[in-house]
Amino acid sequence: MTTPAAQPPLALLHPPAVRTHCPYCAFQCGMTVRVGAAGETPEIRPDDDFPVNRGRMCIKGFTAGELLKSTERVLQPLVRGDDGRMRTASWEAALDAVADKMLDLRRRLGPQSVGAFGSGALTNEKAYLLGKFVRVALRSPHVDYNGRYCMSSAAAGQNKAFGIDRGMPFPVSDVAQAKTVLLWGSNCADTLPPIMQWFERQKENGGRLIVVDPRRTETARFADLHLQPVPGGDLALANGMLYWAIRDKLVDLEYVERRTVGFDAMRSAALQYDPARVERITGAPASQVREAVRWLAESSSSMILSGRGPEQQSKGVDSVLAMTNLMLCLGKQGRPFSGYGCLTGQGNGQGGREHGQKADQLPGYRLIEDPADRAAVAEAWGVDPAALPGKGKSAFEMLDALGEEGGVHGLLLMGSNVVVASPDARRIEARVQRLEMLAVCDSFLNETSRHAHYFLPVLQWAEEEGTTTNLEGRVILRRRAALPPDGPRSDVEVLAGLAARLGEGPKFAFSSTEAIFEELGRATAGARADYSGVSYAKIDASDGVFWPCPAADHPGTPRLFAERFAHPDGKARLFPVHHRDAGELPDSDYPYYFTTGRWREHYNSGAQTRLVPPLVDARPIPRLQMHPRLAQRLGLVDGGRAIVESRRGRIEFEVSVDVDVRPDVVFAPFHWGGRQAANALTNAALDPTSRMPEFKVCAVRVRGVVEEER
Ligand SMILES: Nc1nc2c(c(=O)[nH]1)N[C@H]1C(S)=C(S)[C@@H](COP(=O)(O)OP(=O)(O)OC[C@H]3O[C@@H](n4cnc5c(=O)[nH]c(N)nc54)[C@H](O)[C@@H]3O)O[C@H]1N2
Ligand SMILES: Nc1nc2c(c(=O)[nH]1)N[C@H]1C(S)=C(S)[C@@H](COP(=O)(O)OP(=O)(O)OC[C@H]3O[C@@H](n4cnc5c(=O)[nH]c(N)nc54)[C@H](O)[C@@H]3O)O[C@H]1N2
Ligand code: SF4
Ligand SMILES: [Mo]
Repeated sequence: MTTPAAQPPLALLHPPAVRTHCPYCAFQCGMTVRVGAAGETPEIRPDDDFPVNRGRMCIKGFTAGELLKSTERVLQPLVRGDDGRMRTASWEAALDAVADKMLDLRRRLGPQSVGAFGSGALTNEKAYLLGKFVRVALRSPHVDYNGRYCMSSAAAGQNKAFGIDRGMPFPVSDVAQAKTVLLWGSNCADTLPPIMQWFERQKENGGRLIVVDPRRTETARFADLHLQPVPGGDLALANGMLYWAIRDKLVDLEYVERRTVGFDAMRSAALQYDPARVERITGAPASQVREAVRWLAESSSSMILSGRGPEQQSKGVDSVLAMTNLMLCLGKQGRPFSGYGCLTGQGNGQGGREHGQKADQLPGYRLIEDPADRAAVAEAWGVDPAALPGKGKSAFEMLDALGEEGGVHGLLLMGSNVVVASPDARRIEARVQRLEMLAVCDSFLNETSRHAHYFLPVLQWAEEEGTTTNLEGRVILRRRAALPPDGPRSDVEVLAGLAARLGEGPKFAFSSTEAIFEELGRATAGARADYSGVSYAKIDASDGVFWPCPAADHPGTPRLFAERFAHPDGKARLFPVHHRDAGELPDSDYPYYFTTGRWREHYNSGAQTRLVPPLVDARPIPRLQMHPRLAQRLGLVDGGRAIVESRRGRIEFEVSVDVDVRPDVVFAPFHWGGRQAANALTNAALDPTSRMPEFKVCAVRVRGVVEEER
């Protein structure tokens, strides 16, 4: 791979604006970037012609140019010396040192002692290459990524129900035509703001919106009906809807018979969720539950779209299955403008989960324990199938075992700030400190890379090209729009450089990013997420290509399930699923629910957005959202300070008194680290199937700050 310095200069200095996509969320807004004189912030405008955001963006996209010129950018590799201090080093020295350490660990402790942690922020090419790097160059089973914290419950649920996982099985524009949409635990007015144009149109078309959220969010305010259950009540609530669907004879028996398997067992389970029980568990009135399911059933088209609310729970997969059960029983899945979908979160949250950075998967959603899948990928990679390792540990489990016997001792981290983003974050920070080697690829230092032994500064979104797959399953191309500063290299070059030092250079020597994409296409040919018919040229000639796309002359697949589901018999699966309590519930010691989520102005761990001045000005610190009744009981006032404690940690927050949250729930965003880290409080109870941590439910106590604590 050529170094950026050796790349031909782009005709950029007085350029027409380049069409590309936002570095942040899964909406992947089309934007144009125009680079001005050196030192000036690039000019970013929404792309009026890109059919997903159609001229809209949010404040994070508008200000994304600040990242490119940020003075916080690291330009030279950093290596920690024996005295514990980080010093700049040449690329050759830094890569030599990382590779030597990897080889040393492998020799002493075996190949499974070195692992990697990836990200839904990585392009398809990077995600693919990282998975290949771990399996082929490190020969380790241990690669997983932050998508495990994100939509893994929805992914597992969709795989179980439909036999395939594409977040939205239809284009987002279908929302405008849906007569009823239920947004289940998504605050997309803040987290995917330009999506609201599709709900506005839906409303103009006479459609109705239902929101399920313990808080009255921006999104809930836009809705016609807002159900406000306790955190963790979602599964019981969905079963309660199914109960009414069965009782009110709303089930589409013809569809159920023709297109699904498992109705009888599911029906018996759902009938145990009578209105009194559901109201007791969830706090949502029976009349609302019945109304919601009536709207969904009686509309000619209806959707359920889930966000992280019901998914980031220790029963996230079963909660998703309760929703797929509902849409299948109402005969909606696969019908026009209808069905269940998940609103994926990270920029490449969709593609990032398809191409082999997940502990149990190989490219194209192939399974690492399936002999035929192993053989197919081994052939594409030119290795012996027997040489491919097996399945590794899931994200939280890998991190929790860092430095332990049998665990990972040397970690390559690419695109995640795990010390802020992980549940029970202080425990994870302690684990990270046990590593013999932490090598971090990033453009900026963050709370996690402060513990690194090696920091490898990489290019940013607009400085390199690569594909992402947006929340609809549309494969799009981020085009190079800005010249990088001297110093940083692309993640792809870093992997190639390390692989060469580990003796696997030829398998990672690509002439371009496009060449990686072509190999990815071959590796996924015939797999569930088949990209073999997608090419850069095809994306360029269109507004992106929906996978599966199995041949060069195939148009791509915007909508799934019209005829059949992806299970071998073509039928969807219904599952009997039951409510169970969250890993931790309020009790006399810790009497309130604590739940977490996002604010519009910051992104995830905040590692990027806390460097963007307009965003910091808008939201300088996290605040604890609390109902006035609770505030009064605790003697707290708006703007005052509160100590919040869980069994794992304690945080001091500024209080925001607000009627928009249930009186038994307090909420805080997780965009800050250190003493402001919401994740110091959260509980790492994991879903048994997806291994998703329970970010959305734990128990806390809250009190004012006493004078001595100031
Ligand atoms: N501004 C901004 N946008 C983002 C991001 C960001 O950090 N900032 N991150 C991106 C990413 S990676 C993701 S995954 C998406 C996430 O997008 P969303 O899913 O919309 O985000 P969250 O705020 O995590 O959670 C949504 C809602 O779940 C509610 N909730 C909490 N507990 C429960 C519960 O038990 N049940 C239900 N039904 N609801 C509950 C919260 O009150 C919250 O309003 O956003 C993406 N977009
Ligand atoms: N309490 C609580 N915790 C949560 C959640 C929650 O709702 N509540 N949500 C979870 C979810 S859904 C998610 S997705 C995670 C996200 O949280 P994290 O996994 O920490 O992800 P980010 O904060 O987006 O970014 C991580 C880093 O990646 C870097 N980066 C961006 N692009 C690239 C790239 O191309 N290459 C490299 N090498 N680095 C790059 C950025 O500069 C940044 O430092 O947090 C999870 N944690
Ligand atoms: S953060 Fe998401 S919604 Fe905002 S501009 Fe970027 S892609 Fe669009
Ligand atoms: Mo996410």
